[in-house]
Amino acid sequence: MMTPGRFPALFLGCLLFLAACNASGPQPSDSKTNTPTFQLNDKNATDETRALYHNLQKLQGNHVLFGHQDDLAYGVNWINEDGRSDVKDTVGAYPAITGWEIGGLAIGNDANLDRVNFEEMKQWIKDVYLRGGINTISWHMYNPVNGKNSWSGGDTVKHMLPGGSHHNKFKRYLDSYIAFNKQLLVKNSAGEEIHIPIIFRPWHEHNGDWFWWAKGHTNEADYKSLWRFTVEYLRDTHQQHNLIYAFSPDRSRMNLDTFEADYLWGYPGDEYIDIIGFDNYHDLKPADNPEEQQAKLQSLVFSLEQVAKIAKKKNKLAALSEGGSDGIANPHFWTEVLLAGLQDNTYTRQISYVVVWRNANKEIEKRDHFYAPFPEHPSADDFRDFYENPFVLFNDGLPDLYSH
Ligand code: BMA
Repeated sequence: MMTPGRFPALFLGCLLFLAACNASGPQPSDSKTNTPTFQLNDKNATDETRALYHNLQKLQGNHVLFGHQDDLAYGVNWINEDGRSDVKDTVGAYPAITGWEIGGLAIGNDANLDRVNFEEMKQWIKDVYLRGGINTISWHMYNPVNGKNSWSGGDTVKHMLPGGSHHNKFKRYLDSYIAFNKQLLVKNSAGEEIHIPIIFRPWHEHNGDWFWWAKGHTNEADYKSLWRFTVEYLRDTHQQHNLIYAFSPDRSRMNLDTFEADYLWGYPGDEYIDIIGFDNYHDLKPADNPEEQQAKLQSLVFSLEQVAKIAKKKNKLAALSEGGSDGIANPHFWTEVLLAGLQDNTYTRQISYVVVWRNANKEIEKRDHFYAPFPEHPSADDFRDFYENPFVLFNDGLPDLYSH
């Protein structure tokens, strides 16, 4: 999947990198020497899903994949234009990973909570897969007990569990996702119908207090049961075998000195999770002065290291599953903050991918709320340097992720 346009830059980058290393130095960044060793929790996962998980393991340490939420649906200055993407407008390539959000699906809405139509979303998911990219799905589920959105509190989770007053309603919510998921079919090159692999990331940022499924609104045992029920219902009861499950607590609620214990609050168990992710906006916020920037970079590095270490212990992939800098105030954010953190050391380099959040449309949403640049943005040049760095993969630099 390496396009001719990208090759010279990568090639030059590799040569420069090799020249900078002595014989005992690190491996060139595009060497693929890892042998995949971890298995998915779903022993019946489809071939393509297992291949994706294994191929991500092969890339770990040598590359980080860049992702963007809602990349094809809208951008800061456009909505739903065929083939358009703020990332592509800026660097000429799509992100390696595209994030999608299904909040609103279960209550029968045609579009998600950010106005993305579900029928169009299915087509975009297919487009991403067919060009060799990865899709990930998050779920800001509306509260099945009080009918309000994700940011509503209330004593909800215990009523959703088996035996609870809203358990059947919760199952219908999951059924809506199963129906959606079942339509994510495409034909492979042999003409066989295959089910598009998805990195599924429900119940995120559960260690904060802003979502109804989170700490403060539910207890740890019920949160774990919620996860386990979700996985068992999708994987075992309904035989959905295209899902890779990502766990993603929020960095802002983890202390650096108790990181691992804080990270593991609500962890449902190794047999339910495939990706040790975390959401990190906290360390990526703009700093007011160079000292503060240095301190933030250090805590970014520390948190990436910790997540990579937890993943290593558990034999799972590590990821920065959601985050970024809202409005990207620092024009050198991409290389001096994000990439500097990701490339800092052998642990931080284990982070498999990073997904930055959505680029809200300015006209519709009447605010600056974006995490990837667009061509006129002051960080666009730096983002091009980020793209050119051989450690970073966009869609055009991906190997075939879906075959063994
Ligand atoms: C948040 C914001 C909201 C959005 C929600 C779900 O972080 O971007 O505007 O509705 O994610 O996508």
